[in-house]
Amino acid sequence: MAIIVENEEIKVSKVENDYGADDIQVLEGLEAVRKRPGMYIGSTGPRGLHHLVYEIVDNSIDEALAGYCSKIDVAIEPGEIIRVRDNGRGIPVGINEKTGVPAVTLVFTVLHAGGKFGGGGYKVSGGLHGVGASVVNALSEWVEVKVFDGEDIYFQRYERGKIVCDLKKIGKSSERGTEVRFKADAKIFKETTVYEYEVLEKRLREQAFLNAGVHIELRDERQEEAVQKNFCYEGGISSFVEFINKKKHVDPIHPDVIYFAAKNPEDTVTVEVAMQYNDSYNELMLSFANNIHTVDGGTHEEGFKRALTRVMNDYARRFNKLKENDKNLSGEDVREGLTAVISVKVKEAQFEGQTKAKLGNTEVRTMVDKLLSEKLSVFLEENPQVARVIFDKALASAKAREAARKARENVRRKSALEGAQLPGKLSDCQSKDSSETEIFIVEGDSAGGSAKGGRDRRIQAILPLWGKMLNVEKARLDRVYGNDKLTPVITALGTGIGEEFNMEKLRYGKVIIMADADVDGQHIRTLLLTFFFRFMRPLIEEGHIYIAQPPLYRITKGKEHKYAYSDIERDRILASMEGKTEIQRYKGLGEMDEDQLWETTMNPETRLMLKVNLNDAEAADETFSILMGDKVEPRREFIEANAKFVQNLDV
Ligand code: TSJ
Repeated sequence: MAIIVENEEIKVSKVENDYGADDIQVLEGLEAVRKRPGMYIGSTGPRGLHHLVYEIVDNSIDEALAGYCSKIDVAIEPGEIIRVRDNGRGIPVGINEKTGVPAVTLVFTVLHAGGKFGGGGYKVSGGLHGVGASVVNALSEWVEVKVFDGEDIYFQRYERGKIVCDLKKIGKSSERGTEVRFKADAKIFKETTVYEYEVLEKRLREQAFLNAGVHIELRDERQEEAVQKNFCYEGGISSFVEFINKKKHVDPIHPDVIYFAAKNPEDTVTVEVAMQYNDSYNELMLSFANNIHTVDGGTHEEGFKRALTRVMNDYARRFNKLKENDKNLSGEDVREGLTAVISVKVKEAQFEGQTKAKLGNTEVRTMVDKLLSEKLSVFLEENPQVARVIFDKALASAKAREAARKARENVRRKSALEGAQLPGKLSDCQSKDSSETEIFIVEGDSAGGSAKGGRDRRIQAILPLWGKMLNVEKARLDRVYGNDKLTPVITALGTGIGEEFNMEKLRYGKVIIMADADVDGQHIRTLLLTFFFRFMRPLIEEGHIYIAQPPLYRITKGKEHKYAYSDIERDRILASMEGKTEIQRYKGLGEMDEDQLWETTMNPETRLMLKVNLNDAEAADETFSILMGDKVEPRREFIEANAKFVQNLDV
């Protein structure tokens, strides 16, 4: 057998025994790795650097999956040295017959060595590229390995992939396991060799969820007082689902996570599914194959979705939840508010696509489909109360979608007949140049009037929103068309929404939400921000959305007056003013007259505004569920964390 790597022919000698050191597939050549590191670890940036750690830890995870290891300790030592230790069997130290070299040495010095020593388990984990210890060795300034075989401690050191000393006994110990320490080579990782604790934490926690019962410890020893976290989840991916729901601030609508698992008779594929519905309207599905996050999905996700839709519809028909003339529930309907984790372990996983983050094994699709078909229908029959809340949710989703579709058609028909007409309540500005224009979306009755009177009518438009927001409006943004609060916003901005969104048609460069600091104001901000996030996201991404900041206090002394936008500022102003002062606390925009509103909140020269800024998609997604939820605290935190001052008054 010959494998071509970068036009170099590499000899392979395959040894076919069952056990121990002889059973390693031998490949030669580590130089290639140092020449083209990106080929083996994806990048030489921070991602690649952290990838080194995963490559080493994956070996211990494999040992745990084989049933021989229960604890994995990972540490970042001072000097950006990584130490990984497990309590497994220890990498075999016996001499490999073909090469006359200890197996452990081959693991570190021969590309693609390692893997199958025989034994019960099979290698399932392995990073994106699954290349192993030799690649880490090639890309490290040095590596040291210690093997504890229950009697002796063996030791070997390598520098930039080369053996520095023969494997030798350095002491006695009754412990078993493997310890690897390494320092990434700064000549390879030119950008940085500094590890981020949070990055390792996220990955190791995830691995602990995916491999139930394995103890994983992470220590940061770089500072005087070490930081340490321990991860061990007996509940596995069910705990993962609970963790995600907590993190997303959503409330489950049935008490327990639903969990199913199966293996094929040959024991070459295992599949696990954990799922729970919550009170949000978002779908959150994470899938893994051999402990690798398959960002682009694949056959395991396809099997899950297909079976879920089918089982739910079958059930709905059988129990008359859907009448004869009703349409089937769609995939989106049955996944609304669902958090699910799918994890499969496949002996020979095929990863597809540009980033190799999509599972291709077709037998997995069938297995996940079968698992869900059999177990979920039984579960629903045995848990009628849970079945009820899930179906009610899916039916509500189907109704909302149908209503949205009808409303959308109506709006289209209307605008086709009448041409896109600006909303009647809009007080437009004179300028048509969006680089200078602004629209204030104003809540409330009297505030709209003051804003209209106080504005700079050349560049500032006012759109008042009337009436109290209904709870359903807050919750169900799918019904944007026909929503009498949102359609005026859509027509005034001019861009269209969703797939039809067109930034070039934006009629105002700044879209400013102006609402009271009270609960109703909070609601309108929530509705609008969520709406923009869902249907006009580029507006947020490109920094067009602002939140006006009206003052909280007006402080008067004789003819002099000042405004305070926070309690701290109020106290500072009070301290600076001598004599008798009077404080007025504004409860709403409506308490200000035209001039005051202009001076404090609308005048581009002096006002304070918050720019809404969602930087990464994950944070945005979290944000969205927070905004959708009805818990005030996380929402307030969001607003504070994501808004930044664009114009600072003398605060
Ligand atoms: F490979 C490595 F250096 F990256 C590494 C391997 C690093 C660390 C931290 C741990 C390990 C590792 C390897 N832990 N446990 C094992 N187990 C084996 O290599 C092993 C031991 C015995 C047998 C057997 O069949 O008797 C098979 C294997 C794979």
